[in-house]
Amino acid sequence: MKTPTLRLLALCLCLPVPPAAASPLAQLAAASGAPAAEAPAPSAPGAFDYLAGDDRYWVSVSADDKYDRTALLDAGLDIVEVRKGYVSGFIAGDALAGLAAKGLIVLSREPIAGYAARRLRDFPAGDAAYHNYAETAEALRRLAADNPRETSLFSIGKTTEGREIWCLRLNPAEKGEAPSSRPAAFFMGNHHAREHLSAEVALGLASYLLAHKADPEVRGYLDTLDIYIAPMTNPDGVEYDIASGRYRWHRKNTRVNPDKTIGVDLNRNYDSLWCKAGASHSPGADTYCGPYAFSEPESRAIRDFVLARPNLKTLMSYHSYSSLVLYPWAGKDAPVENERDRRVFETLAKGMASFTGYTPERSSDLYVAAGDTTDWAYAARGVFAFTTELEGATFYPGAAAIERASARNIKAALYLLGATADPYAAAR
Ligand code: 0X9
Ligand code: ZN
Repeated sequence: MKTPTLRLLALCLCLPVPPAAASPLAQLAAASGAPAAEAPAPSAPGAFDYLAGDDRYWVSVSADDKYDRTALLDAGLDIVEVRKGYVSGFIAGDALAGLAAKGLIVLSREPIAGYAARRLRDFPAGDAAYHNYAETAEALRRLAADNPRETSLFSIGKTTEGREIWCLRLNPAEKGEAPSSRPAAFFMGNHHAREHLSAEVALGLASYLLAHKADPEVRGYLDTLDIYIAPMTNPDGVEYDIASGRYRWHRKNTRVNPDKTIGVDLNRNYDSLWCKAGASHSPGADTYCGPYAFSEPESRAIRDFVLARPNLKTLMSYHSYSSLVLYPWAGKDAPVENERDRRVFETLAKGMASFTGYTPERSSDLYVAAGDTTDWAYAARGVFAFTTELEGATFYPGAAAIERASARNIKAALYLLGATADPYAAAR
């Protein structure tokens, strides 16, 4: 693997510097094209004190390519935005101190409280359209109660804190956990707590399918497929993110680690090249892979669900944000070896992207990160598993984002359902 070089630093220092008033960090950022910190939005004094004990920083760090990006993940950076020549994301204070020692160039840094003051547009009170855990469970219960012929609702397991991970099944012929020989599709949201839009899209898909159950296309899927939708796979993390009434930018679940930091990154905890790349062994890191593969009840529940259903053909894990449709491999810098499978992945990703306007891409071309849902589901069971990074420029895009993102992603989901009976048709 290529290691990051100091080439960019030389480049930055050769470029014209902005006016003398700018701080050295802002100068470096401007020279590289990276954003200098914006002026804080007016907010009540102390409004973000609740983040004062959170030692994470929002940073922009030079990164030319996916190798640099993977090295940064390894160093504990939780990459949120990828731009030309640099990335931005969250990093714990101690890991930040280590970046310079590794020759990595930090273009800008800002304590998370300052970042929140600048970026937060909507407090949870203004985001009432989003569903918390109880509301999600209630919405699923209502869908099941209103559509008893087509649905059943069950839990695929309990979380770290004992919440149920609810899953709605759409299949008029088989109910509950009864096995099926029908081709199955599995849609999930909210592996990452702060990615609330991902649960809304999955829930929106469930509502849409049932509201349109008489439409010939949807009816055809209901009568031939076995469809599962688990909108909130990390409910503990979701509740923790919103518990104070103000967002915490929490990504992980809520396991209390031995060093008292909170959470394991569920999308680094699957047993597929576990923690080999793009993940951190440091419990405080946002990309902490956990003490061992499948150490977490949430990822184990999904593992057991998938392993118990050999009829599963397709899987979609919704995340946010970046407007991408991603497919394996994520954990190694290589295309899927089987040519026919690779063609299926590429064709289906392209097909879905044509409905969303997102970019189809091999996950490891974004950055190499091992232990995610899709690599494991494909490696373990040959499931054509995708990650959709929903649109937007923030984890908290406000209520208006829900309808927009759902509308286009429901179209893509219908396309995926259309391919579920025979995914290999996409390779012919
Ligand atoms: O890093 C992740 O887990 C996903 N991105 S997110 O911003 N939602 O956290 C991307 C998973 C896809 N895997 C790779 N790009 N390797
Ligand atoms: Zn995510």
